[in-house]
Amino acid sequence: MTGSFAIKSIPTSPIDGQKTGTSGLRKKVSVFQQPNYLHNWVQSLFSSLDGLPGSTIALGGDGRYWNKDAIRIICRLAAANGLARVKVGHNGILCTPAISSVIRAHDLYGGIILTASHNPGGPTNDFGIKYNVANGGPAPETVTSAIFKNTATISEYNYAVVPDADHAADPFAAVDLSVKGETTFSNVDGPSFVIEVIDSADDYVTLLQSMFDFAKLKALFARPDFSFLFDAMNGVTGPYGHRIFVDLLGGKPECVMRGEPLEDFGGAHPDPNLTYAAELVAKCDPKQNPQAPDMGAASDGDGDRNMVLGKGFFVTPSDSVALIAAKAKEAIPYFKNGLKGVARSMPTAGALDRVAAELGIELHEVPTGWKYFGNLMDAERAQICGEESFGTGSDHVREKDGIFAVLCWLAIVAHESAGKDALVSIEDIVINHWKKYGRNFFSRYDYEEVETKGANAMMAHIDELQANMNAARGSPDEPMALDPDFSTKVALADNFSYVDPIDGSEATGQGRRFVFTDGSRVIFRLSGTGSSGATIRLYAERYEPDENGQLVNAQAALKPFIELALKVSKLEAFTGRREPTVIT
Ligand code: G16
Repeated sequence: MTGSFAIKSIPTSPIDGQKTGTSGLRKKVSVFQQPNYLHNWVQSLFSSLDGLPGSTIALGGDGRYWNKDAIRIICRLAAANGLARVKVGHNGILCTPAISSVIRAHDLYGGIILTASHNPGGPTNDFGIKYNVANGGPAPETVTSAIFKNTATISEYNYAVVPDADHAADPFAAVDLSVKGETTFSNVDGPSFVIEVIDSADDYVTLLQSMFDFAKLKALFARPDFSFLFDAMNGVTGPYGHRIFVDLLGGKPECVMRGEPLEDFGGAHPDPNLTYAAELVAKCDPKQNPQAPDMGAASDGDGDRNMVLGKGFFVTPSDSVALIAAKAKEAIPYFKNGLKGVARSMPTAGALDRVAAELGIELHEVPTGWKYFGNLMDAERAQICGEESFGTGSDHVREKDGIFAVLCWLAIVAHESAGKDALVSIEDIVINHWKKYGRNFFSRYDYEEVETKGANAMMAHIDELQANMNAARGSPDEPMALDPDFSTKVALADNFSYVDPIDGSEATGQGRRFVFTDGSRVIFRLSGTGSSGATIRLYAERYEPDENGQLVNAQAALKPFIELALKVSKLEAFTGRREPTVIT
């Protein structure tokens, strides 16, 4: 089908609050639906990019409410800004790592991802948009600040409209996103424009197949002593999960639960953690389910996060990335030549650091946000990266990748169990890892949708506390007391900042941290991904080298540090919150 369009310049004016957060612009659907809201942001994006005319971008989302409407609006803006082609995912769907793989596989100019990730969806919930650059990764700060600058001064946007002389139906509205193939639009003012509806999984699945030994994984699925359950949380990964775990690896169709992508994620919060994936956690607990699978896994709304469970056993994301790095060379063909470096976000526990030290490779500590890994990956200084926020990935794409992480764990279980009569459990694999490297206990407390004023006042209070502690210090090495009743002293009290070793760019104010003399840490950060109010994150970590002390519950192990953090921050007084909304 073809149609024609004309380019029209539509007057608009700036709309407040279009600054991107940790990962794109996330707001309530109703905010996005305001007149010109999406148009302004996308035009500001296009205006900030050099050499855009004639280029091709990828476009797709996690299928949440308003996804398809947004795709049509963006296609009109793309056509009117001179792009030659937009590759749109089938039915408007592309999981976040898949869009990164499409950009890389076809050397595209970049891509637009429509997602608010793990945030709930539906008419009263969240929508989001983010831009990825040519390496397939989230736009760096230089690009996002240029977009924001443009949103503050925008006065018009370019839009593809039906030519005046043309009394035909609107060809953009008529594009059927459920039919793969190309639609060409002739432009009465210039070069034509193509919308190409592509398979949502082909490039991505081909890439994953080249990285893992699928025959070995298939043999694991065929073992009578192995069972597996994947929770797609009604997010985008259901169809990908079916294709990989069922069609390619031979799992039963029931091994994918909540596999149908829904616009509102079935009313649930599509965030794979112990709170929001409680149904999967219960199914994996042999005390509640005698048929508990040997491995459980979940991914989030847009498929970049993951959670891995054994039988009644939770693998923390900090342990997960460390273990994947430790086993990568022997268990995963993609890493057969070994690793040059690894990286983690600052609040992520230091289990990965110990693996890096053992392997003799570089370890990088970056601010929270996957975008900070991109330069390190491009420079081949980090092949495996991870975040405590259930993000794990490698340099095969430039996004974190939920299904990749699940395949890594399948590969590790297959490798450890190969040639053995009995399956080696995930719990045993992790406990053996702790025996060798020590255990980094880790927990995060989230206080979601706190009143912004109280959250900011609490952070100002912590700043003052840190300033006073540092000022009272006799010398830079002198340990500092955080509380008279707490014997372990503090070695470092600061607000984390980072200089990118590749391009020298600097990120400041990335999290208040108290690092104790024994290496334990408590950290306070404000989330950059919420859509309203403020979310306070409190992270706690403690290292236990002695295997006799490693098998206690993480909450018990961290209790003194968490109590101390709550006391000195006066969190309850500032926010009125007695309990966190989520504990991971
Ligand atoms: C995004 C980023 C991650 C970050 C996470 C949490 O993930 O890509 O790098 O760790 O948000 O960020 P914050 O603590 O600021 O809320 P996602 O899965 O939401 O795109």
